[in-house]
Amino acid sequence: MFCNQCQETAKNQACTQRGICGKDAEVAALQDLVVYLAGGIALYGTRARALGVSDPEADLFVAEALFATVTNVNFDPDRFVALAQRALELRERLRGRFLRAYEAQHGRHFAEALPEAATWAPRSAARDELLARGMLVGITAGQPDEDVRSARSLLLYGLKGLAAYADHAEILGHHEEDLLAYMQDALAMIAGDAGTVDELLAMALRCGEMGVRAMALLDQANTSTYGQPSPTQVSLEVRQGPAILISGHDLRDLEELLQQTADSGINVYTHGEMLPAHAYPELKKHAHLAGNYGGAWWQQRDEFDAFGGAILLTTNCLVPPKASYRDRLFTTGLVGWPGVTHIADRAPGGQKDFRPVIARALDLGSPRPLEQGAVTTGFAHGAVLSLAGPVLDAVKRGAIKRFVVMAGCDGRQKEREYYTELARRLPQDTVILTAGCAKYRYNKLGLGDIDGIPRLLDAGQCNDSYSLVVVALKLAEALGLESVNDLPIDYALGWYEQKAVLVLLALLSLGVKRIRLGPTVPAFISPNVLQALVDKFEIGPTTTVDEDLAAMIAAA
Ligand code: FSO
Ligand code: SF4
Repeated sequence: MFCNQCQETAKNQACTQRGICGKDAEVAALQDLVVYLAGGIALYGTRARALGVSDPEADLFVAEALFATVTNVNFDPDRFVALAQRALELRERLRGRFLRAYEAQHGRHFAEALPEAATWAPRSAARDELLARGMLVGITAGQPDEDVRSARSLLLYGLKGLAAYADHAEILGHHEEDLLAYMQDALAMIAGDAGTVDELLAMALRCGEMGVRAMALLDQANTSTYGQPSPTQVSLEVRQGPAILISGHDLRDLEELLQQTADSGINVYTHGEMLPAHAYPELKKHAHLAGNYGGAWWQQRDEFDAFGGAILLTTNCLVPPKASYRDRLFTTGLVGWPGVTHIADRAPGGQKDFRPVIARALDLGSPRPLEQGAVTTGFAHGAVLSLAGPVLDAVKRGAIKRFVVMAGCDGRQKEREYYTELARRLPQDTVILTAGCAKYRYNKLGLGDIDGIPRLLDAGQCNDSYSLVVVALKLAEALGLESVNDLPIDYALGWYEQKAVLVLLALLSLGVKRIRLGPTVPAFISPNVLQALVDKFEIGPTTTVDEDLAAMIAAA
């Protein structure tokens, strides 16, 4: 296997035996095959679209297939075999539609030779045959040029993040044709082995632009469905009574779970990236949405163990479950682990059936207390902009001297203590803007406020990085600045998986400069590609807290 798509990749080079995340070589090969076949669909999809032929089912499938291969989503080989088989069916269907449309419009057969991703056909589509093919078709396979490999990887991983956000919006019924069409254009470029390094990097920046649109669409989906988030204190304590812990990012799963557990005596607790759900009026109105339990994804093995109740994983990040809680763990959506009970998708117009999760919770006792106190979330763009007057006033008076955007992901590595230390040591006149699970490194530090404005403003999930962009753009406008780069704002992003790659590309596409990225430079970025990004965006790695802090203070 060869996988280098996340920040924790082995030796910051690549996982080649087994993933640090727990992904094995079989699943890695099947994931590569699914991406390859999605590329095959894209090769026909882009051509068919140009002829006015579309296949919405195939379009959505491509997004879901990419999302399924994001780090810590799905570890179940059977699910990837099924995805590969479905990909072959959809590719053949689309191929037929395209060929017919081509002949009708041109009066002759389509004769162009297409890459193997469009033409490879297994004899039986049995698991072994799929696996053998998957071992040959990874993103870097057969590509001798390190910089081309790097630029293709950057584009593919950005696309996976884009697919995740577009799919979340689709789940709430919000659709933007351009996003899915772009995804196939870019995937076809990869599958066709096309593009110079510069062309691939331009396509990656375009992926960032699409990322801004996808995050805006998801923001619209979330706020139109669940209302505008408002600052909300979330208890970290537990109540007596049976309990379900819900993790991942899918708000619709949470909504349906809350509805199905109403009056059952079950309390529902959020974990990880589900914490910001408490800020939405249509979710927090449920009195049995009891609080948040635990921290970021990587702590789940201890926290799920301690929780004692039923647990539902709606998206990443799932880590290999301990035997101690495997029989009270459930997956749903694109998430999977072999042998863990999976809650099936909703039928059109219906809800998912969470009765197995509820029944399990009712068999189990109250959660074991873990923490005390509360954390505050809900500072999405609407809430921050409602504070615009006082914030601007504080900036003009010099009470706020700088903002530091510390969005992104958390992870296991000790180097991530950088973010805790930086948050702790930033001067009192600094406001931290955060989103994503990165917040768990500092959201319980009690950082205080500046004349009533909290020094830590948590916009929400990683996709709510969009809120941070809106806030930065509005601040620049209100202060009469020409560009966001003229704001007294620094960036110390933490990345882990491919949604963070997309968030980074989104910020770059908006022209944001001088981003510090940590805790390591992605293994898939070659020295030349890094230099191209440095030249254009002055991006750089996080260094030491002392050094970065001094630079931030000097620049303010
Ligand atoms: Fe974190 Fe995991 Fe939200 Fe990621 S829980 S690491 S960027 O999946 O998605 O921030
Ligand atoms: Fe390794 Fe990360 Fe890939 Fe898992 S997702 S196999 S940890 S690079």
